[in-house]
Amino acid sequence: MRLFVAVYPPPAALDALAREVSDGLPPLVAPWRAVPVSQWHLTLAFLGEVAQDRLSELCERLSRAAGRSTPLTLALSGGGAFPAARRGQVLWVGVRGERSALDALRRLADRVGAAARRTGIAMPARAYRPHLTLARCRDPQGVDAASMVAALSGYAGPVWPVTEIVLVRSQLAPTTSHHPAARWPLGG
Ligand code: 2AM
Repeated sequence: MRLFVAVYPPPAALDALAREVSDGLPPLVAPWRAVPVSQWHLTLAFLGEVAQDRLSELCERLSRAAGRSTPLTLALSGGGAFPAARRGQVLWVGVRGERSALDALRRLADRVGAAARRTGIAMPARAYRPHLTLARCRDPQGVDAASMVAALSGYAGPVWPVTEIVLVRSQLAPTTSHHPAARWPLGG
């Protein structure tokens, strides 16, 4: 099964961002394909295909990784496009927080990645850039997303506590769907 580990913003943060997207952003029309609000999340680690027989060890290790991490406070804020604003393929909203919270988020992502690697999961190497994907571009060349990024730059959403991590199963067909498989609270 295809798995990733994520943090989900609470409804107030999602609602505020949804309002910003509908009122403050140019419309996300083709070639953009908007990610539905129900799928908005911050990926901590993308695990890819994981064999069923790895699951219980993975869950044990993720549980320990969460237990060793302390809750942290974040806000969704600003935005950008990967790989670059002028040829955007992924339009995203960023996170803002105290330096200590951003460090704690990175440590949490590192721990989650280490838990997966120790389980024997070969994870794609990718520098960690915390972000919430709003839309993906159907055109592999990307499109000029500078006006979107500029519109997002002033966005500052409400502050919220990250209290748990979620293991999510992702199905690509017939359309992308995400299914929470397990969740673990962050230690205190
Ligand atoms: P994203 O974090 O940029 O949105 C499920 O596919 C989640 O895992 C998505 O949020 C996705 O991108 C993230 N992800 C990270 N690396 C990925 C990869 N190599 N392939 C697919 N999704 C990946």
